[in-house]
Amino acid sequence: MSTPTRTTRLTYAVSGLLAAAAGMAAGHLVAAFVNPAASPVLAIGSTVVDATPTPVKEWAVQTLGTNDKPVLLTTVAVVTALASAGIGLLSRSRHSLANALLVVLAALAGIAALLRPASLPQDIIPAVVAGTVGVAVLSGLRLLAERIEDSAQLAARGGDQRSQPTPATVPDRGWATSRGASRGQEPESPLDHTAYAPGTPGTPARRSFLLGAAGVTVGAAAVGALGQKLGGGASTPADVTLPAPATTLPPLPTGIEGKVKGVSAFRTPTSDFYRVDTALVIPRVDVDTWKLEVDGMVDKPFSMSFKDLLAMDVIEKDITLNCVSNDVGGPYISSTRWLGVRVRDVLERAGIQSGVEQIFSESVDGMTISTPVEALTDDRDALIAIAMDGQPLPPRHGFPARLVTPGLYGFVGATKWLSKLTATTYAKDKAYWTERDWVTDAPVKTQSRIDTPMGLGTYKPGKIAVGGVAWAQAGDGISKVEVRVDDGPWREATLGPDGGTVYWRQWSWVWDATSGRHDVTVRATNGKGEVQTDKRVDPFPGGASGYHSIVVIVS
Ligand SMILES: Nc1nc2c(c(=O)[nH]1)N[C@H]1C(S)=C(S)[C@@H](COP(=O)(O)O)O[C@H]1N2
Ligand SMILES: [Mo]
Repeated sequence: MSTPTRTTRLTYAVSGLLAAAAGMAAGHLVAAFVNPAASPVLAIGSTVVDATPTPVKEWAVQTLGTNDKPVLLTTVAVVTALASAGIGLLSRSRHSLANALLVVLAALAGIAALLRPASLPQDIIPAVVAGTVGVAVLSGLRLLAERIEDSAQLAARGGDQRSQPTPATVPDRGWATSRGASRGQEPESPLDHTAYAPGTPGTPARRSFLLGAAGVTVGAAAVGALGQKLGGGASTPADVTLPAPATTLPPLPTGIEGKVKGVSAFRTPTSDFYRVDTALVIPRVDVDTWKLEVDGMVDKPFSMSFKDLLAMDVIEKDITLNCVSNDVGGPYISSTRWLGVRVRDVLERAGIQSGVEQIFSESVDGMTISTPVEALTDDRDALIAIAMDGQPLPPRHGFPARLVTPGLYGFVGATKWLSKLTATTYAKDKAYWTERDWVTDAPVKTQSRIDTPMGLGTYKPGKIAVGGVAWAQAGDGISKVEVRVDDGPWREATLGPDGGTVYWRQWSWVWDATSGRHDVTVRATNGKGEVQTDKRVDPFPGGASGYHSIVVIVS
């Protein structure tokens, strides 16, 4: 076989790329019917998420925020694209080897899907479809690519035909004539360094390839998009009718956000509520078949339906939830009114035996979370929540039911898409984050954040409203917030309304700012009179601490 030209190489690389894209798109569509999480891209993506070392994951959450998932999926796609382009190049001389490598790629996706927690044997199907479609598309495009090469060689041998195309050698006369004519007036394109020129027998072959490639591109895009529409996070809570709470709370007071621009809303709108989880596809749960199992070291293991759950005492509770991965000053904290059943009531039904240390909860997507048993049984009223801010939980926040444990970071007490509670010991069962060396007892640290003015912002001298939020869900709430400018004295801020000890507190302070570059720092004191620590520590393994400080330019 002759040395391939650049264009020839390109056609084979594109064939490989499109074969992989078509395979993944087909797998994605089939997965919508089998199990959306078994889509080849998502199965590999999830596997990469779980295998990512904690420091890298921390860095990703810190720097990419909620974009960490799109970035991850793009990375998986780019790596796959490079690999498949390579396979395409290889297919020029080694058909079977190239096909075999495509099958290996698909098999990797299949293995990833089968190794996902809570997977079923049929989760292999999307990968099988992806491999089959991939090999078929590669074989087809490769044949077209070969025809380009063959006709180019033919043209190279019959030199006359190149400069003087005759109707007899040009199957598509009209096209060849017009192209040939216009071509004559054009300078030679640098992209056209092939052994043939348009108007020779080579071009129809090239046109077939381009048509084929375009067809596959459009087809793959359409099939992939359809799969996304059918399987990707488009679920809405079924028409759940929320039960009336056994005890209702007075409405939450109005926050100060209307008066102090830039301060976080006292009650976070659900659409703004932070989201942190490992799910690449939001689990879709059918409330009619949903079950909560309670087992382990209990007297009477049982399982209950969603209806059974709603038949229990439902209470309202205002709780601030935050992520252990939140850095000082970070955004992963939100507050709202939750509606749910006390975990204690559910566990009492089963009868917790002595020796139980933790409640090991599981979610429908295979997440496991350990919560110290006291936190779920004491009078803080940890909830199996079914609603937030007056609406059934949206799928992204755990529909139909999730844990919310006041005073603990989300990773040890806020299991979304809850499916099981097991009374056990720490020696016996290791949760997802425990295996990754995060702490098991994780009370929220007393913290405060400046929401306004903006760090590194430039403001005019004079009165500047400084404000933000402070929280101490594990420290009897907030009793005081103080602000300091540069090395000046701590000034007491005005606290916003009281939403309870496990709810954050807004604060504000008026600063008479003078020209210059200033550091503005905040600190909170909890309900026990303890001032938050100024010791800077990273989120791993038990939550960040230290004062939040911003730089403001006044001029
Ligand atoms: N099933 C499941 N539940 C989960 C998680 C998860 O990855 N999977 N992440 C936890 C973490 S780390 C946090 S901080 C909270 C975040 O809840 P939110 O996304 O509703 O704000 O959910 C917790 N529950
Ligand atoms: Mo978290």
